[in-house]
Amino acid sequence: MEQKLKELQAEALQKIEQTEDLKSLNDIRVAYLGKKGPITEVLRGMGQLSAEERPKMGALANEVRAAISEKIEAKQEALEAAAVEKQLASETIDITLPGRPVKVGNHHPLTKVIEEIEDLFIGMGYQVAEGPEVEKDYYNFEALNLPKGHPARDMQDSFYITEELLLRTHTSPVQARTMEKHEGKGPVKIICPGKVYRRDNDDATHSHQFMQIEGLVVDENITMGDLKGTLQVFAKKMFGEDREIRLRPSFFPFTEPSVEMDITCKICGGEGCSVCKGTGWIEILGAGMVHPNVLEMAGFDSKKYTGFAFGMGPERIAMLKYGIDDIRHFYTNDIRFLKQFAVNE
Ligand code: FA5
Repeated sequence: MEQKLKELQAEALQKIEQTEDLKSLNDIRVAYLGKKGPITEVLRGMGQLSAEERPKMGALANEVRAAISEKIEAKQEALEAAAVEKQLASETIDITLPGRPVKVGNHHPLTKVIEEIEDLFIGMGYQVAEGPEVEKDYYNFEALNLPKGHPARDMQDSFYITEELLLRTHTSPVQARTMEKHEGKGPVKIICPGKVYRRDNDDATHSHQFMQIEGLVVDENITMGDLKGTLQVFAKKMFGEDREIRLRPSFFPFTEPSVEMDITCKICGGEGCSVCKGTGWIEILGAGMVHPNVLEMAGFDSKKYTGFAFGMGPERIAMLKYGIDDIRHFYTNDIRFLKQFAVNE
């Protein structure tokens, strides 16, 4: 029995020595030290031994178990340490490798132009106001002197959601909403940038969704001269000191009188070319003196207060400023187009 136990010990120690992974090590533990293992099996024959030999064999069996168990623990520690070493080695970072360049975006040309226009007007004391894109028919049309059935509603073909709700066709409803909030007390001096929607067919200068920036000033003694001066400052700051402006009579139901503003063509300097269709001028916005009906509907006394308003399309302004030939470039997200505006950022 003594011989058998010693053989088992030698055999187990050799297997432990040779094992290369934790799983097989555990199998060895179960095989040699478990209840169904060979050591337990040998000890079953203890009954046949003499009374003096029995404790000796018991002590020997315990020694064998302890030796195997100790060796297993030592091997387990060694295997675990080796696994950690291996993992660390595989995760080594070579700090001498050059880093991967991080791609940095740039502002969209339209965002640049809108922010430039905002800054310009904020510098003149205007505040920025906003309104909903899903708008009530009342604010989009009625409060702007365009009652239901008015023929001028056709100038802005609309996307209706219900009878009374539509996607706003211009930013002018923000005028009406802001004036209402002022409860008949001036001054009001705002610009309102935002998205607008029309059932226009998309082409080089038209989009069904585009941006507008509205301007509104209401106070006592506001005149057409204030409007012209403001637009002149805007045009020169935006396009250069050498650009001239002109106001042409036009029609908007919410302004009286109404005008459209042109600036001299940058390409030909006013001589006439294909871009300005031979006129020397390019139209950039609509404007006028706020119609007394619009003032009254928003709660202002039109005998005491007057005002001017204007509305422009920043896409068209960006097209003129940067020489962009098609409005669709702003919305197709071609990275090659957008990257050109990263200069000086
Ligand atoms: C208006 O929308 C008026 N609300 C502007 C206004 C405000 C007049 C305040 C008087 C007082 P109009 O429909 O002309 O006007 O549009 C204004 C600008 O929006 C145009 O000059 C143009 O630059 C731009 N615009 C109009 N339709 C489109 C379109 N389909 N795609 C891109 N830009 C457009």
